[in-house]
Amino acid sequence: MPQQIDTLRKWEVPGIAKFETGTSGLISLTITAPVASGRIYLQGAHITHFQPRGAAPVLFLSTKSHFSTGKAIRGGIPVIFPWFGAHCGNPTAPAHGFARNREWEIEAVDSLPSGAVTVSMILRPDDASQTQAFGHAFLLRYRVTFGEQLELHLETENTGAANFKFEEALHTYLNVSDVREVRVEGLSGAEYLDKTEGFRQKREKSERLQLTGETDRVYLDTQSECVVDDPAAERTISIAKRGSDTTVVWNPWKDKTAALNDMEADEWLRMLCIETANTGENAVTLEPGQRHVMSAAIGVGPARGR
Ligand code: TA6
Repeated sequence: MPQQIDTLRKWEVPGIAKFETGTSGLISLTITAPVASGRIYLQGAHITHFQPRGAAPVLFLSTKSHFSTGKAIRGGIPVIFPWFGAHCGNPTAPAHGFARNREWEIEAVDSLPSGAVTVSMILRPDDASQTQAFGHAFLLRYRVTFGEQLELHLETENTGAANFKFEEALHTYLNVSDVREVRVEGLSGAEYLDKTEGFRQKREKSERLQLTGETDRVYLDTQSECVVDDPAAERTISIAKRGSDTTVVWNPWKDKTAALNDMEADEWLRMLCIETANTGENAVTLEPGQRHVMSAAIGVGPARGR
């Protein structure tokens, strides 16, 4: 049963955290904290906005994104669970799992002495076919702090009686000035699967990766922090992580963007996905009662120059 906005008012913090219903009917929590502003939707626990005070928005959000029930928002940080990409055994199951399409439940909203705001949301199984495609008992708890950095903690608990394996990703769309001009540091030496070449395995040779075309790479067994250097925007965006062995780098470039009905033709220029994940051979197995936390911290800093 969708949560009604009146029942959510009790979580609001006057002048800092307020629930709103968008024109599409989706409910979001708008954060106007002293140190940062932000927005997170109940659907998918989907963060669509993060802006530290004095900085430009850190996340990309498509101007053509759908905001409709059950359809993933294009941009921000989709929460991917319990499979990444297509479901291996069920072609009718939604790409990237069901967590980003379902309404999550607010568990807490706290305004911190630091001036930051923490939001905690949970997701339990339902009887929809999507959840059945996974077929295991779980509890997801997502704790997000809108502060000088955006801190994300995605906890998965096995609440059932049997082991299960899952994939996960914080599918972060970063706001960049021109994806052709930025450099990505932190992936040098990592093995990756190149999805633009049939998942061919390669090794990253670049200390400062520059994208020159459609890029869809799954870097495996890497725990490194990534830093996106954006001299034109006079900043870097860093993505540090814990509990994650996979980093995905994606930009659809011009032709693939043209095939997306929820992105403007030229929006590929202003976005770059650096995704904190555990996929494929890095998928996580939980025993009954076990928990796993994957964390990311996204922050801005001074540019490093060309
Ligand atoms: O993370 C990269 C990727 O797996 C790409 O292959 C592309 O499919 C992208 O995710 C977006 O997927 P979506 O289902 O959100 O359109």
